[in-house]
Amino acid sequence: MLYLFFASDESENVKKMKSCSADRRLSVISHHLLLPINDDEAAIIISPSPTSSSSSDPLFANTPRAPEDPILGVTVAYNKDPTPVKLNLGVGAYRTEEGKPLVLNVVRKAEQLLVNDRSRVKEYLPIVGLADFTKLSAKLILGADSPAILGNLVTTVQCLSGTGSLRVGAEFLARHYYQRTIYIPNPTWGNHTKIFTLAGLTVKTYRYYDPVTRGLNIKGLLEDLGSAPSGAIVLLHACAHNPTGVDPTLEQWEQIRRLIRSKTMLPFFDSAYQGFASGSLDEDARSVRLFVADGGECFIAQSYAKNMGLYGERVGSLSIVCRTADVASRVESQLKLVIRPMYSNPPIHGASIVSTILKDRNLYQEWTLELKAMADRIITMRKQLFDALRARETPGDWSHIIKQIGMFTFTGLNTKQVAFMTREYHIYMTSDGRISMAGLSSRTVPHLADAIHAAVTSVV
Ligand code: KET
Repeated sequence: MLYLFFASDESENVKKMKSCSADRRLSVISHHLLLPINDDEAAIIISPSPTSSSSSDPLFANTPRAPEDPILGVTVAYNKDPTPVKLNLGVGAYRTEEGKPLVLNVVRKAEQLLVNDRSRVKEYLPIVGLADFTKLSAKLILGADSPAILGNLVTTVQCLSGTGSLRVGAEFLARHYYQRTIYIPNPTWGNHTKIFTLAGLTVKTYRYYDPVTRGLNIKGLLEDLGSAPSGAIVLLHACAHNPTGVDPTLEQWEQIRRLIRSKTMLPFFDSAYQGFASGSLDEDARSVRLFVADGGECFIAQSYAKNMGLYGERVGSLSIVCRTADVASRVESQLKLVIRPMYSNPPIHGASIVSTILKDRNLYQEWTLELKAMADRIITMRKQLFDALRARETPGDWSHIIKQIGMFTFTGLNTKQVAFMTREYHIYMTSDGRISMAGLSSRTVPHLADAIHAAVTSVV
């Protein structure tokens, strides 16, 4: 039916593109409507519950209530709990020792500079965003002396934080890339499946985490990517893998890179935690830089939500590294066609904060210190929680708490134990047993340790 809308004088190529994209979307939707689905997929279903205009029922009376988001819904439940001892370890958002959200000093300074600058206006940004911001973001992830940047092989567009960057990248791939399958790690951040599926890609998983060793299943990972079709897209967490806190070593990254390149697969990095894994921005970009150094194509979604604490400002970027400058500029022209009908152009404030900080040597330096302080506080929390469990002689080996890196600990607690901790101790966390270490403080560690101890000793 969608073919009926095509103007008769369109070129064959345009027709082909449109029919492909229409077919794809139809097949995605019919896939959701017709096939048996798992819980995760159920969350994204667009239920077939049309309200007839002739019915006397109120419109949308048959619209089913959708479940809360598995991560952001934890905060919704937390907010409803009247108990003062409650603790939100659900969403990955940094809190101070006092349990308060943190606005970095350097961000306040940058905002002050922006307010004082009377020449600043609120005009629309270009579709691709603020030029200074996109240039400096590419430098931040790829390194200032990156040959890809010097050779103009990279196109960077400002997007709505990490999520928006992933979505724009996925939409571009669904329109312009011959392979429609993306491999994501198992487990991964819960929104990945939805972002890529709704963009029209087919999502498959590769083995990543070994629950027995609580480490990387490198053998399974290489086997699964080894048997993936050539050209498949591969989603990789640049650092501080969410939710497991387990990253490949540099040698393992090299093995992964070689395999991906030998099968001409396309790496798509999600970099939401640069600076949070090791405390160093350069160190945490090593995986990405390893891939870009070989001259192959690479997609990178960056977020400033965590590392600059700009969560609600929704500031991030998508970089696509191409093989020639000409291709990069043509890719950018197509990215504009993706963005314009979606949200037209990105917001100005957050990107202005980021570029103010990135282009000033002193502010940049100050940012790295504040970032390191956040990363260090998380490491201290890991140590304190580990010690508290040891002091309680809680059954089990909890060394993964200090081995894992980034914002989260993937505790190994099961759904029932998590439910018990929420019910009895008012500790809110995602049902997969992930806790946000950034939400913890010295004051709340004993309460959490008590809860974990009670959960593992009384709930199987
Ligand atoms: N990638 C990963 C791996 C990730 O953990 C998040 C956010 C994002 C992208 C997107 O962040 P954005 O705010 O769009 O820049 N994760 C946390 C918050 C959330 O779920 O939205 C979380 O896992 O708690």
